[in-house]
Amino acid sequence: MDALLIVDFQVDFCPGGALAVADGDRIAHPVNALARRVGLVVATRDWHPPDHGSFAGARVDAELWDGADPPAVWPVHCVQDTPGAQLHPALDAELVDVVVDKGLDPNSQGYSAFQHTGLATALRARGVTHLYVAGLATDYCVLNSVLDALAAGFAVTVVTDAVRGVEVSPGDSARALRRMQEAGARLMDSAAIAGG
Ligand code: VGL
Ligand code: ZN
Repeated sequence: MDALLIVDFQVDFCPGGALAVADGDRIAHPVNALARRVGLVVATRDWHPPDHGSFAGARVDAELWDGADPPAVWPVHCVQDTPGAQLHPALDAELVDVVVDKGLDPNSQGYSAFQHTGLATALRARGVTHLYVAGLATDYCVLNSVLDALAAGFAVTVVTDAVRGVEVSPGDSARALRRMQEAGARLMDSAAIAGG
């Protein structure tokens, strides 16, 4: 079965938000359209405690910090239960079957939707074998989620017009797409998916 994984399509990652991704809100149309076509729709939320170690000014104990995920520093974003952490209003909430919160551990970036969430098991239990992946940001949470999905044995199609990147360095999104493709993901735009 096909599922759509919508990564972190949240207020704080869209224009006007705390960690805005350029044109992040413009993924709404292809995301909603694809959500109407698949058997299961999962939306993740970056869902940080107020003292998350990635936040500028946070005090991080280097001994406790998750070494697999270097401590990049971000503005305070997606704090649990705040308006910025809500799913973006342009996402049709009625189409979302399951919401998965991630990034709860203050000592890990928690970029991947599969990190300490039980998502792989939940998807397998529902018979999902193939994931369309959309969302924000191409170069962080989408990248890490796709690599983990492939490692967990799912076939993955990245929906190229339904992702946008932070681009801390110009070209990061293009490099991330290439890495996902090299790891075994298929890249397709939503028109090609709808047409095929
Ligand atoms: C993300 C930076 C920090 C993302 C989350 O959703 O890609 N990026 N936290
Ligand atoms: Zn975050």
